[in-house]
Amino acid sequence: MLMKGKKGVILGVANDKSIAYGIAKACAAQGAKIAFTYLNDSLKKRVEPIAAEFGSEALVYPCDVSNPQEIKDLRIALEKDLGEIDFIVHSIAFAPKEGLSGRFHNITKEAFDIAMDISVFSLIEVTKELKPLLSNNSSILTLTYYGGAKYIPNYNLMGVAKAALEMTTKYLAEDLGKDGIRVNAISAGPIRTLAAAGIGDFRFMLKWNEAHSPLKKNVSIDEVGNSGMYLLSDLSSAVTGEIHYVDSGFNIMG
Ligand code: 0WD
Repeated sequence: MLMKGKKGVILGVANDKSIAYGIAKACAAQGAKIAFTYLNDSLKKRVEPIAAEFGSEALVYPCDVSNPQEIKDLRIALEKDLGEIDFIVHSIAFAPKEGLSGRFHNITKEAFDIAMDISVFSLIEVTKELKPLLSNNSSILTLTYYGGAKYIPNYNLMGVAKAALEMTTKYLAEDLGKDGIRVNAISAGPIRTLAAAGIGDFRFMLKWNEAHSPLKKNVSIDEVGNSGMYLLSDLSSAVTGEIHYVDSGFNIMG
C-alpha cells in the first residue's frame, strides 16, 4: 500500500479511456484517497460513476481551468472536504482543432492563446491556488508528449504548448522544492483517448510508435498509471523536474 494515507486531486478524467483514469486506478489500488474534477455538465455524468468506483462519490467537483473562479472554488471545497492534500494530477490539454493539422504558420492568435491557457498556464494557476493545501511532502504530476520535444506531424500547436509545459514543470520544480513539493511530467506514448481524437491522422501516430519503439508496442493507460503512481508516491522522493518517458522507449530512437 504505497499510497496509504495520501490524499489528492485528479483533474482531467473525461471517461474510462482517459490517462487520468489509469493514474486514479493505480493510486487507488495503493490506498490513496482521490478527489476528482470534471470540465462541464456533460462530463459530470461520466466522472461521477468513476469517482464512485473509487469510493469518492462525495469528492467530485466542477473545474473548468479556463475559469479562475472555478479553481478558487475547488480550493475551498477541497479544504473543507480533505484538508491537507499530498498530490495533484494535471491531465488536461486543449487546442482548437484548426491548430492540430494543416500548415503550422496558419495558426491564429486566438487558437494559440486558448491552447497555452488551458494546456500550460492552468498548471501554474492550479498549483498557486492549491499550494496552501499541499503537505510538505507532496507531488504534482502533469502529462506531456514527445511532440513538445521534437517535430511530430500534425501535433502543431500542441507541440508548442507541450514544450512550454515541460519547461513550466522544471521552473515549478525549482521554485517549489524548498516547500517539499515535487513537480514532474510523464511523456506518454500515443493512446487512443477523446483528446487524441482531435489530432490529425492519429492512427498513423499509433502505428508509427508501435513499429519504431524498442518494445514494439503502444502503451496503455494502466502502464502510464503505474508510472504516475510511482511519481506521486514516496518511492520517487528524490525525483523532481523530470520529464519521464512512458512510451515503449520511442524517444531514444534516431
Ligand atoms: O496520446 C495521448 N492520448 C496522449 C495524451 C499522449 C501524451 C500526453 N497526453 C496528454 C494530453 O495532452 C493531456 O494533457 O495527457 C493528458 C490527458 O489527455 P487524455 O487522457 O489523452 O485525454 P482525455 O481523456 O480527453 O482527457 C483530457 C481532458 C479533457 O477531455 P476533453 O476530451 O473533454 O477535452 O482534459 C480536460 C477534459 O476533461 N479538459 C479540461 N479540464 C478542465 N478545464 C479543460 C478545461 N478547460 N479542457 C480540457
